[in-house]
Amino acid sequence: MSRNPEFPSKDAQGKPKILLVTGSPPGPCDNPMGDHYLLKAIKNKIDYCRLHGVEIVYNTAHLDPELTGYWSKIPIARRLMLAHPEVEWIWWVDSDAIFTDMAFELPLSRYEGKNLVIHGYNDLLEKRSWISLNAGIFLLRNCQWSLDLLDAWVQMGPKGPVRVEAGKLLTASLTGRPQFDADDQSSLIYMLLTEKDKWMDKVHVEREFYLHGFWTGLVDKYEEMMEKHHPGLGDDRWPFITHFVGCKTCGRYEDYPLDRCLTSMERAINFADNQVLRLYGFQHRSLTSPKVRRVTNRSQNPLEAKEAALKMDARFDSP
Ligand SMILES: [Mn+2]
Repeated sequence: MSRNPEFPSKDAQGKPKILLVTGSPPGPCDNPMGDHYLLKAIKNKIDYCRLHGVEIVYNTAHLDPELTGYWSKIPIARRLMLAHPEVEWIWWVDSDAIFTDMAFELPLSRYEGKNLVIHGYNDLLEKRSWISLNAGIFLLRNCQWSLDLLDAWVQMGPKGPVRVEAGKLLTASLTGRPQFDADDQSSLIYMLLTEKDKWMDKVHVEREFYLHGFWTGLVDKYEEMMEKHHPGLGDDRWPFITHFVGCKTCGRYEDYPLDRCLTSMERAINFADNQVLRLYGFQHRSLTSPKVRRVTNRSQNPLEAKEAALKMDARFDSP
């Protein structure tokens, strides 16, 4: 890196470079609404990245035919780490995760000495719960430790008998896990538990803010949040990321009704979009509507208004 100063590992403000990686399956969704919402979800991520100087990659290719579905994040993360040595953090974010706090910034200085940052609960991890960590969003420092972690993590991933057999082992070993083929999340939890000494001192289990916030408890509270709080908090007062776990809006088999998923996703996207549109003097008519209206009082000094609008963590005035 020192021999290639044209690829600095810090951005213009001296912050470590972050590359956000997301993606979706190579083909169209089973339902056109799925594609429509994938598009809205990537727009939401681009908005966040543009505001915070984060680079972004959208992947739709299966880099390894054995590693399909939720396993495909591992080969792409690995490939990008090697291709971009100037990037300090690779940030995987699922396509069904929506940024809902556009002002919040990752507290990277807290992660000194840590190489994997993932949302979860240490107490549940000790109880071997299969939902103690959420593998839909995580940060990986670009270093050898992380490459080794990915190589170990991917062992249960190959399609076919490996994934089927590993699924049985995971269900037998983890609390609450239904029987199905090995998934990336269970496999990571299993590995961190069984090889604790090898990995855990470099893992930061984040619970102070919603690096992953489960959607059902959040989406109905956005109006209340706008009334009481302001962006920039990232926690249950104003969740950083609302993650639509169990909403396979692009596929066929979802745990929740498709309608409920799409309506809730629309609310999350508009809630986030309001924080961006405010910079331009517009707001959604309601969280359920993609339609917007002008809210800035034009008689005001536009420069003054702009300065106020650019304060992203300001409270929302009631319309
Ligand atoms: Mn997800």
